[in-house]
Amino acid sequence: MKFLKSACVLLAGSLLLLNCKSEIKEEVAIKDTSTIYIKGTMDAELTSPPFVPAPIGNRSAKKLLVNMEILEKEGTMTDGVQYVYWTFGGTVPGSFIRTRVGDEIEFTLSNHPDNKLPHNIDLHAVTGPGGGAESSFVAPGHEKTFSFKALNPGLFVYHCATAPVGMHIANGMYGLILVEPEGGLPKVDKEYYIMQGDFYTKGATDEKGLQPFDMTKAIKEDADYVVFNGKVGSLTGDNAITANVGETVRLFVGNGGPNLTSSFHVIGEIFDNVHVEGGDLINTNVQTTSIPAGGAAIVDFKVDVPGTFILVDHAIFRAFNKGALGMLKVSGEENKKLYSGVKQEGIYHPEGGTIQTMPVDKNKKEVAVTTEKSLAKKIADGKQLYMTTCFACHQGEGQGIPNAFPPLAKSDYLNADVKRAIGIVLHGKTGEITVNGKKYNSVMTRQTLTEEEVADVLTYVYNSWGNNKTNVTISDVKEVKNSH
Ligand code: HEC
Ligand SMILES: [Cu+2]
Repeated sequence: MKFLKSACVLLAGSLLLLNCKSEIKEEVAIKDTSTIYIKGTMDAELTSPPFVPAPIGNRSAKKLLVNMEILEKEGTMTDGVQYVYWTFGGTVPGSFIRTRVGDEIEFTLSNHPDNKLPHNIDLHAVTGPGGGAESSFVAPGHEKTFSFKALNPGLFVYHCATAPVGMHIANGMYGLILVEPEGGLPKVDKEYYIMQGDFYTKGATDEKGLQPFDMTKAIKEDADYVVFNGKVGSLTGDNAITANVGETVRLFVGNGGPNLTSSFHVIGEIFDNVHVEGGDLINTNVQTTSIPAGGAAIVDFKVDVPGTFILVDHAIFRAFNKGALGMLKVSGEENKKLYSGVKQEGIYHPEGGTIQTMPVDKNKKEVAVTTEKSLAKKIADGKQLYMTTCFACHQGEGQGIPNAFPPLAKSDYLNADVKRAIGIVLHGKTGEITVNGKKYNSVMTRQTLTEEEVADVLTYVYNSWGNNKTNVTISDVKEVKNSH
């Protein structure tokens, strides 16, 4: 603004003066929230992800007592991989704190006596040295209390700031604190708490066993896991967040980092509103929002059609190969006007309409394609197809993704019934199934493949990764197709 003012002086007398004046008028006044009067005391409700405490509504500012316990504990990163997490309140991310502007928060941080290390907390919602870090530094078996007044509304990250800070954050020491404006945020039907984080293990991604933290990889920013809510699969399958058609959904999304920026996206939805960087600025009609490490965003949208909507970091290898994948399951009536599903399927002729298609002689075509290729050729063609079509979900070695995509490697479900497997590739699959003792309840999209391609890809799958070596023929595929 200073520059603008001096420019105005220079240009005084010219027409531009009017412009300058009106711009200066629009300067946003700094609100003094430090004098908001406090009435009474209450205990804060703290929640574990993906849940959030009740909205503040129109309650007056209060003294809010927050008691948070630090726990160092072993947990599961993904199937067969254990990790020692350092947590605020026993979960990654830590307990959600919900307060309002003007509240005086009396924060007690206790460090469980079984813990090995001292910790502290830096809340980005604090106006004060270190965001509270200096006043909250606490050794195992001790507790510390400090207080602060919430001066700015918004969604803020909190994290441990004990050296080496990066290591404490990388082990899961972060969470969100929401400071609601006077009168609260607009009402919505569903609210959830999601936080992304990147993890670094001594072993490679998915290497089994108890995996210690790897400082070298962390410094190189070479993450083994990029996940929502502390582990692979925290928001998939039975852990998916839910809503009903017609409801409004608000997601409080944070990024603990320590290193990576999140390109947060929900496949098949558009954010109606995004509180950019968790502040007051609202952007509308957003596809993907950028959430920096140590930052947050509030996104909301109405769900209009049923289905499974996939939450991802759209830096997409992180979603399909490192775990940054969640699910929002929306149930209710379909609305064909808003989303039709497949309306029609046909043959695409890149040559255009001028080249006439030969009338199809059904018998002739059948003879042509029922000529089976050699098994080796089928497996080779099938592999190519697998790597472009199935791989994204079922993964390179057919290992799948826990709680999201079932394995095809040594799959008892696959090996038990060839016709059923053909049917799945032809028509897609929804509903609960059990593969190798684990339940999946998700959606496999319908694949548009020719009969030959279905035969090839399944022959490849059956002849890989310890499966039963079935040779799926085109006539098998035809049989299943015609039985529908
Ligand atoms: C968009 C992700 C996705 C793609 C692409 C995909 N699948 Fe699936 N697949 C799934 C999901 C999800 C299920 C489980 C469906 C359920 O829960 O009902 C599944 C189930 C299966 C099953 C039965 C369960 C099992 O593990 O044995 C087979 C067989 C299968 N898919 C094969 C394939 C083949 C072959 C391809 C490629 C032509 C493919 N899928 C492409 C997501 C996908
Ligand atoms: Cu710490």
